[in-house]
Amino acid sequence: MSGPYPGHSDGAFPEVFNLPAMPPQPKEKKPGQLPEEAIKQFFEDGYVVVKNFFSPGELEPCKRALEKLVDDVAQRLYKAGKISSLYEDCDPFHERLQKMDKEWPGAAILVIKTQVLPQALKNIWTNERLLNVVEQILGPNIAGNCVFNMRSKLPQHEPTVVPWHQDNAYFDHDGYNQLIATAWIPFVDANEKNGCLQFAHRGQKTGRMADHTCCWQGTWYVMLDEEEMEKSLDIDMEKDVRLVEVPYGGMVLFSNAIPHQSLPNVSDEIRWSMDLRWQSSNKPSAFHGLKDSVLFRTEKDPNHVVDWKSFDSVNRTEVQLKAVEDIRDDTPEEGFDTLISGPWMKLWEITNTNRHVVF
Ligand SMILES: O=C(O)CCC(=O)C(=O)O
Repeated sequence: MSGPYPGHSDGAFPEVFNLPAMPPQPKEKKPGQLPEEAIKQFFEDGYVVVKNFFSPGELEPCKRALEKLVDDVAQRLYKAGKISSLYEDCDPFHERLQKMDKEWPGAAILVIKTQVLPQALKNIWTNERLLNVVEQILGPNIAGNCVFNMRSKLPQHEPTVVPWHQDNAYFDHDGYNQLIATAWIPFVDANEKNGCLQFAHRGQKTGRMADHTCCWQGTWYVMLDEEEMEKSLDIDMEKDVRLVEVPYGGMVLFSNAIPHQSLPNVSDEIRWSMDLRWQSSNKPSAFHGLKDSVLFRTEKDPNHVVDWKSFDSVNRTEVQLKAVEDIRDDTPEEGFDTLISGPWMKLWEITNTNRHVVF
């Protein structure tokens, strides 16, 4: 693969990347740790579904925190006269944001752009049992990568349908040779109807980074053509595409090299989820120098306390936008800016422009 765009393997980078192999597995399991078979599956297939991992006591506070985020946005929009109702009579989790977004398209994007994670979600990210699982994948020195999302996939809502991609397409080249593991955690039963994920089974096996293009429809997402998946990643689109439904309480763990997409939500309720990422703490955060990762576990100090203050002091969506401040041709309204842009767009050929593509 070679090409004029910096995201391509252009000679300065190897064509095939070496993702770390499965680390030695513990003889005695820590709480929450998975059978070796499941970890093997993660490394061989590129993803693994884990059912019944979280208790309602762990997930319900996250749902309340997401409702609070929706309420904050509702109050803001209402005070500014952008919506005519606070929609307080709607179901606060499944429905309210839909009504708000219908009246003021972009309300859901304002929620997605929230980058300070509520404490309940931070508690999941640093959950002892979950970090024990992450240790099976990455080893004992673990950092939280700065790319995380709280996603409200609304019914029939273009901005939250994510096309085929390898997560590495959003990272800089420092991401390609390391493992950045994601836990995708739904707050409802995620299924075909409400827009769960699909994976290209073993699509990471060539170790290649495929050529992505930008941007998908009216969004800020990069995209990976099915033809390119077949040609560069040796994927058979007829046989290798897997629908990955995840019941509430479960998660799917996947790597930064596996191609995946999410389906449209054709149900009538919001498909809420979050995606959280971890990497080895001695590797760069790979996010274009815009934000560091946050140390969660280190062998050197078993009593390490997470420094959320420093991590939260850099808002990723804000620094992404700062980087394009001078080149965008609109004047954002403070508190209501629904533009999402970022340095990943510069790495790939722009084959479709829309208001988010300001490069
Ligand atoms: O949640 C979704 O709809 C897409 C998630 C995704 O593509 C990701 O986490 O990389």
